[in-house]
Amino acid sequence: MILHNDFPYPLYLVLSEESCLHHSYLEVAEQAIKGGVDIIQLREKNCTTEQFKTKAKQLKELTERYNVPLIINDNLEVAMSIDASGIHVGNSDIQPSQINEIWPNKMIGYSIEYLEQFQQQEINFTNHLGISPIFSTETKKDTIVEWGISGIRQIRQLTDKPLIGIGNMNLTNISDVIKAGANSIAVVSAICASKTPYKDALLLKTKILNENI
Ligand code: TZP
Ligand code: MG
Repeated sequence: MILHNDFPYPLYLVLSEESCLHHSYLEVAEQAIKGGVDIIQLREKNCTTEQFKTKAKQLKELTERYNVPLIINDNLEVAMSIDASGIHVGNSDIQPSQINEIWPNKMIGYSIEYLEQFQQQEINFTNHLGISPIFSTETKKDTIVEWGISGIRQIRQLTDKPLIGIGNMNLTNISDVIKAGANSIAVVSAICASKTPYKDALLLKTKILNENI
């Protein structure tokens, strides 16, 4: 299977400070990048906008050094304040069409939580789609549909946009997720909760690249 070249980020790290159990979030980010993570999203749910900005700014200094795009979850003010590469939103956040007006020419990622989203105009303002979640996960509990492998196949028939699988992604299931049509794999705990984020990122990346040759 060939990766879509319009989203050249096959391993996607979703990072938050609290999900990093053994190292600082900056250390996890650096080790993960060295291991092969291609893009990072900072997703902070339990801090003020000011604190979020501070964390984002520190992370941006690091990602810039490695030329890795940084995406901000939900908060457009934070994303704009650090001139991030883009933003990721879900159905209850600011809508892609609105973001596009305020902050044009940035990558807008959008979570697909139910099929009816494909009947709405918002999807036309997005760059890539998160299939959320592929498998249910302790990391995010307020989810709607558990898509499974058949859900990826179904969504693949509906769109040419890059698809990112998220939700309990690990070495044992990512091959099937890619074969079903995902272009990228996003993880939180597989890297953030690891004692060895470099090694685990490298193992994930190697597995993904082997699927795509
Ligand atoms: N969106 C859908 S599932 C999820 C998010 C942010 C969390 C994925 O976390 P993990 O630990 O990789 O299962
Ligand atoms: Mg959100």
